[in-house]
Amino acid sequence: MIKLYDFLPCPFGQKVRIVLAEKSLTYDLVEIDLLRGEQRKPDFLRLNPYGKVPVLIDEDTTIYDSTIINEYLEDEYPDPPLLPAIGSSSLRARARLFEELADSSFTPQVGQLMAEVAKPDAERDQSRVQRARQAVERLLDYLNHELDARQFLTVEFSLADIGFVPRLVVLQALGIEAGSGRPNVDGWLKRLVERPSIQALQGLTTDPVAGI
Ligand SMILES: N[C@@H](CCC(=O)N[C@@H](CS)C(=O)NCC(=O)O)C(=O)O
Repeated sequence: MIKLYDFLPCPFGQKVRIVLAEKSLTYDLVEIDLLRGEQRKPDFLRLNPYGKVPVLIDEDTTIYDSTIINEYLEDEYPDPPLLPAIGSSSLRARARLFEELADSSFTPQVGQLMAEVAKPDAERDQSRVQRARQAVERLLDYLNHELDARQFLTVEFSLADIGFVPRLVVLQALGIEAGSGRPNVDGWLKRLVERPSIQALQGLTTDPVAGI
């Protein structure tokens, strides 16, 4: 039985839950309340020395970091595949590049926008909102260019697309129309939100809970 330690609003845990759903894997969810500091308890730190969710346990294997968890799930439960086939090295590298872009750039940038937008009017720094919004818009322009005539970032739906989903699907609530003037992003987003794994995703929010 798979066990997933997670905090539902965490975009990285959401990536893992999309993969589990795509692969029809059942699991026990153990909620770690970051607002109460449960990630700093010794029992949890023994699972992940970084004190962060998500953590996945499969039988006697314990893994942390959403990207590494998703690669493990892909190796261990290859059907349906969520990476281009082994041998398609350049496409596999492309998938990983986009996943990294989502984790290191897109998700934190949208997080910064969420944090600023959530502040009371008097405390909100409009120039910071503007800068965060522009950074997100620039990345969306890049994705629009890279999607070109593709259905997904690497031909088939993959870990690359999944990396963007948690923050992509909440942009509208932050006042950003991702698909406006970006026809490739528009089609991509529509295809993504049709997927049952994404429709069933719990914890989507624009509330910068616990600074994430
Ligand atoms: N690189 C990690 C990042 C995980 C992460 O930042 N998790 C946040 C919640 S979204 C966390 O647990 N923060 C708790 C803390 O830093 O105290 C991954 O992809 O899993």
